[in-house]
Amino acid sequence: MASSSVLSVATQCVSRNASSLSINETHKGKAKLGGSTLRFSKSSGRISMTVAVNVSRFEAIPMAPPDPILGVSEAFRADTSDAKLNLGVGAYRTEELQPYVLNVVKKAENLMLERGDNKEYLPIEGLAAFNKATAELLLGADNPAIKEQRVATVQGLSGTGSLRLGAALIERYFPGAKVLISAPTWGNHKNIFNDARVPWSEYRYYDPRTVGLDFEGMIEDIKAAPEGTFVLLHGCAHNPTGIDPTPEQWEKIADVIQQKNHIPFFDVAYQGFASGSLDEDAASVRLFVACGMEVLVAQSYSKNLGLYAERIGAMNVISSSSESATRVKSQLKRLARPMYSNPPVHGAKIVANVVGTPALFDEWKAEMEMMAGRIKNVRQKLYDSISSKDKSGKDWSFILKQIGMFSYTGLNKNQSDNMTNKWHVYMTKDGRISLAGLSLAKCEYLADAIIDSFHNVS
Ligand code: KET
Repeated sequence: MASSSVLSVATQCVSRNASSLSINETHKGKAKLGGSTLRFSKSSGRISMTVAVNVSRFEAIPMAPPDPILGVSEAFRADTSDAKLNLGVGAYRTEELQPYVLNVVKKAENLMLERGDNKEYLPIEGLAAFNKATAELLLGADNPAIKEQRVATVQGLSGTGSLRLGAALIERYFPGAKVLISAPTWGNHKNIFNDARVPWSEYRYYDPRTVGLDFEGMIEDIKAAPEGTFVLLHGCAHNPTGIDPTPEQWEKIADVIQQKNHIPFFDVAYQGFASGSLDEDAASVRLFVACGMEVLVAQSYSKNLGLYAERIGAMNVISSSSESATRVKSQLKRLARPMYSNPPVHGAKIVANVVGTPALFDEWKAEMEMMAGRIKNVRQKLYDSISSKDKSGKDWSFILKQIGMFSYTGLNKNQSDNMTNKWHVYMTKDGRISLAGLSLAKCEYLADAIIDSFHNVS
């Protein structure tokens, strides 16, 4: 009886402040008090009361910093200035600074609608027609590695997902092996290998004194790495520097990697975008394969077909025998299945249709040349504007020597901040600007912003 009255006092006390109160016949009760929940129960004459305070179970999870590249687009969207310019992410824009859907993509999509293509699951390794097309595009259809069935190709979630799959293969089958990556590199490379628990370190690449390639340093660092190191190489249009080795330098790099028994891992995100030619931009990969090396290659169709949001790419492993290629492919599938099960079909069909239909393939090449050409034009105009406006005598010719979507301006973090805060020019803090997001009309404005930031901010 005494305990019952305590329960009654407790319930009265709670009910005065509680928004809801309920006690059932088993003498269990619950009350809401502010944001907290009180639970009480009576058993064998004792009352127990617990308070579930409304503290999130996720309290210990800290706020993540914005992504250094994609976070720039978020900041750009929030800026209300008319002058604003998004040179952060590497995404192609028209001269009117609008996103561009390639005509060949629209045509390929129409073909899919006309055929009434279904939405069945793809196999784990992706669309067969895509896998064939993508390996042929990379290596050339008559490459002996393809003829001898030494290429294991698995459709991936664009370049990033394909790199991640390659990293997972390294983690599982080359325990302790390290990846050497260029200094600097695309920021996400480090995240990819970190999350896959693959250790990495850097090789010298960019020389700020010459604003060019530190070739000697690169070779020394590759030579110094323990045998069997994976060496991550940008197939063309190195991101962020826009500086690629010459064909002679590529040969030397291939020699050293082969002598040291290293394994080259190519990231090919810009095939066709550096020179405008698909074949020329794949020359580095083809050279390594022709030397008889086993090579990993991640491919992306985000840029060259403008399929950013379709997440279409591939992971290729070129092996020395068809048997090992078959085994590697089976393991890539095994890694993919619990990660994302099987890849999306839409982008794969677009690529397969474009590459597999001669008229569309030719049209694609023309559109790619057009895109690469527009970037070259703004590159030239930016250089002309800066060099005629800047009277300091500084040599800006590096802008013309760099290739691909980006220019690595040499602006430091403070100067890059000034570009954004004062001039509303959004760019990554490493001084990279995406020329694909620049128009001829905005070159003079950008030149003023760069000159001001370079000379007036330390
Ligand atoms: N590799 C490189 C070198 C690269 O620049 C990118 C994208 C990717 C791979 C991956 O792209 P995907 O869309 O996953 O196929 N770079 C641009 C976009 C980004 O950061 O995600 C960029 O550097 O702006």
